[in-house]
Amino acid sequence: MAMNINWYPGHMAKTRRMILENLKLVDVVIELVDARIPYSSRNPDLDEICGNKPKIIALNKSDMANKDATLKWIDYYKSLGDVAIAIDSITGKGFGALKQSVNVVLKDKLQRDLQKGMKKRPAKMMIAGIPNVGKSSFINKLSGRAGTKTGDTPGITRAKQWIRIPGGYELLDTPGILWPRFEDEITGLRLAFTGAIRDEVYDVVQASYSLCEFFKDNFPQNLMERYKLKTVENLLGYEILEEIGKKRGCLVSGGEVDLERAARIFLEDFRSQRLGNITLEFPEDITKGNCKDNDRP
Ligand SMILES: Nc1nc2c(ncn2[C@@H]2O[C@H](COP(=O)(O)OP(=O)(O)O)[C@@H](O)[C@H]2O)c(=O)[nH]1
Ligand SMILES: [Mg+2]
Repeated sequence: MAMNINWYPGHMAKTRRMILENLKLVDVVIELVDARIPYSSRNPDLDEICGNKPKIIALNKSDMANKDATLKWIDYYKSLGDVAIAIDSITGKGFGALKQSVNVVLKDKLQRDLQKGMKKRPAKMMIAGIPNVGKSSFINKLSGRAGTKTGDTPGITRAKQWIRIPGGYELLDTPGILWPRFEDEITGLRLAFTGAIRDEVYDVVQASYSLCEFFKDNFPQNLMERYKLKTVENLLGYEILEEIGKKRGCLVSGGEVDLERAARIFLEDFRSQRLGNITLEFPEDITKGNCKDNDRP
């Protein structure tokens, strides 16, 4: 699947350098992931890039994910010794807990600073994440400003600015924009389903077949209710998409189903929670090898 279209080694090296440079300026990194695909939306190299710098994993878009699944992921990260918090960057839900976590991960450092006689100063943070995970939304919501230039255009350099956050925090206004995983088919599909990669760079019909199969295996009821289907039990992905197309009147002359139109409707329904709050992957998928790493996400 051609999803690494925007990332080439030179660009990755440049991004890596920029993040390394910014790391020196901050106390903590907030890594945004998509709560619907916490594994697939994580950059594979960020842990290594961050080194010993304290880090918090923020499961963003948690309003779109399944609540129990999000709790499972948080427990999972905890079991690895990581700190993870569920947030929603549109409403700001979870931001209080996130700030608390910043205090917790920096506690020892702040105490050492005080013992050394240093004055209390704001905790400096930066955020990082793959495209479309919600970095700009997060910065805007946390800072309380209406809108900001996105830092998504490679090559544009601006003066670094600190955004003051009430409660003793400062946030670097430029997020670290990271490449997504592009290692296997299933990861690519999950990034596609959630809109992390543009629809133009993959086959929406093929992707929809897979998403239909996922729903058939995990949430058949949601499909049946949404599209008034009697059963999906013995149908293959493409047959389900055909049924969806028929129900939605996506027909071309001759009575054939316009699969492309059906696929776009289906994906849009998924992305706007009309099929429910769905998390696409679970911590146990990683150990089962349903996600690529047999190590950790
Ligand atoms: N429902 C929901 N949508 C979000 C959330 N955070 C971001 N979005 C949406 O996700 C899309 C990408 O967000 P953006 O901030 O531009 O991502 P960036 O590329 O990482 O800067 C936009 O349509 C946002 O409105 C969230 O927590 N919940
Ligand atoms: Mg942005």
